[in-house]
Amino acid sequence: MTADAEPNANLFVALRDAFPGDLDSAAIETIERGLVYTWRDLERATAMLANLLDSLDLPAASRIAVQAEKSVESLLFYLAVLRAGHVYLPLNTAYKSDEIGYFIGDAEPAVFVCAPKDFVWASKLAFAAGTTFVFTLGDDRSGSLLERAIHFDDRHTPAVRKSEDLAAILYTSGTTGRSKGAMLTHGNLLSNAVTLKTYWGWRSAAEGGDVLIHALPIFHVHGLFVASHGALLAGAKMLWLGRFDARRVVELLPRATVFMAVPTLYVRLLAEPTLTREACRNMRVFISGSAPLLLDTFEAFRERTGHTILERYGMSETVMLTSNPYDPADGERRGGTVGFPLPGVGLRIVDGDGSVLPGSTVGAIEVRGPNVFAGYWRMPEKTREEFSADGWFRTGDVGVVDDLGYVSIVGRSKDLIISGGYNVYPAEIEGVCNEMPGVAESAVVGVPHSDFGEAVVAVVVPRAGEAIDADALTRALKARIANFKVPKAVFVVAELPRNAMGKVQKNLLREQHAALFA
Ligand code: MCA
Ligand code: AMP
Repeated sequence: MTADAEPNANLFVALRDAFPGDLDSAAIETIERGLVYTWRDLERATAMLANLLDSLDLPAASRIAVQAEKSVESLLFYLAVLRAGHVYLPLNTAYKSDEIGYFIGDAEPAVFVCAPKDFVWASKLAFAAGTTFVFTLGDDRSGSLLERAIHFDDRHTPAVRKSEDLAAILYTSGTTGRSKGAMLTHGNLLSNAVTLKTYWGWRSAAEGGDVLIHALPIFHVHGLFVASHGALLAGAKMLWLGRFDARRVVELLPRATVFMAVPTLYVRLLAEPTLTREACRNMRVFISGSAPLLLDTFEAFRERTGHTILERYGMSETVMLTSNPYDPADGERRGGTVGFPLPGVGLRIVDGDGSVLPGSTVGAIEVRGPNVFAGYWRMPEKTREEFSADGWFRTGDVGVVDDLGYVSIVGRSKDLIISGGYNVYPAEIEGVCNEMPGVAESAVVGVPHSDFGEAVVAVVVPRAGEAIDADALTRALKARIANFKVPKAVFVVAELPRNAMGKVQKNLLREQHAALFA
């Protein structure tokens, strides 16, 4: 580096610099497969994968899309994409070919990595959209990606990236039904990870060594960034579960100190009789987010384990925004709130005209800070709409800040259902329902669900003179959209309730079906 050269702001470099001195100690232990990956393995494998990417001569900052089952190798590939200076685009493993087709068409990735079982249809889609390379990656180390990477050097100099350069694109559905790619920079991700490291008191090996149970999927902010970056930046070990299994997590608790989950996972843990204070004796913190944590769950968990869940709030566009305090000196953890804006994050409550409201008044939540994304991929108009004239991002969440500064989310101005931590946009599901034979129109709502928090329910109106079989419609939807989006119940009605303006009264539908799964 010359005297005036800027330091490399590549997120990978910061994560790599945090590896502990003893590279031969365990970084990740896989629970289902019984494998141990050392920090040296992480260093070498990401180098080999990054060298493979370099060998493809891709244009700088190419998008690299991945739809692969959760595995340590897929996490390593994410790190390798950063290392090589490209842009990572994770895709939910539940997405069907129509959904994948849209993302690939919109993002135009240079490389697509899919599960071996999906290669035939996925590669056809990808090549048709102009993708040059398609690799496969199974959750058992199978597939062409690793077969190719094994031949490359295990040393690699990370690409030089500026803080404002893109690191990842995360698709989040839109209220219009069209998904938008939230562009996150190296600076967004690193600044948030550094803030959380301090705020949540992550402990490096020298400080007692945190151990994280990693049980979330790695195609969203929560599992990919908040959980993985947290552990990596602390040089902390991960106990890695390919899929969430409540009994297994309880068995692992005595070996762990940190757990992160969506509320559904806490509900399922509470259903395990083996979840006791004794099982949680070594735990330092339980963190919840992605969806509202019911006060009942918060209290039942405290009663059973003696631990007060720390609830926080974030978005794909902003990574983490607020958090209940970790350190008791900063205040107590309050159920039903998402805590305080994180250090460096600005949060304000505004009315419909954008005027800032005083404390304890409910309004729209707007935020700003180094964590706020760079805009929606190829949607400059949409990006402008989502920011105020003075540069604050409109979250679409409705909230209030109390006298002590605790933020509570009381609703959403966006029509969004959060089911088991996954977002479902009614407009998208209604669009697909309306394309089904015999359907004149439909309304999709979220109703309380004891496991998933909210469940998707569809109410459909048949075309004049036609009949709709609800089971057949459900089967047809399953073939088109990811299973978690498929309505858990379909009702066929003669007409939808409308107000005097002709607008569908979704609140009436929600009330009508409120007890369905509660
Ligand atoms: C699975 N199913 C679901 C869901 N998950 N239905 C509704 N909502 C869901 N979330 C359905 C499947 O389609 C299937 O239906 C049946 O349940 C069993 O599927 P399976 O895969 O076995 O389910 P599971 O393994 O029990 O999964 C449930 C889960 C999972 C563990 C709660 O949904 C999950 O990991 N959720 C976490 C999502 C997450 O990480 N979100 C973070 C987003 P059928 O039998 O009919 O096919 S990041 C974010 O929101 C922001 C930024 C933030 O603040 O963090
Ligand atoms: P996503 O599109 O996956 O980024 O989801 C972001 C949305 O999840 C936010 O705008 C909120 O509506 C919701 N969310 C995240 N964390 C919480 C939380 N702790 N409580 C309530 N809602 C949350």
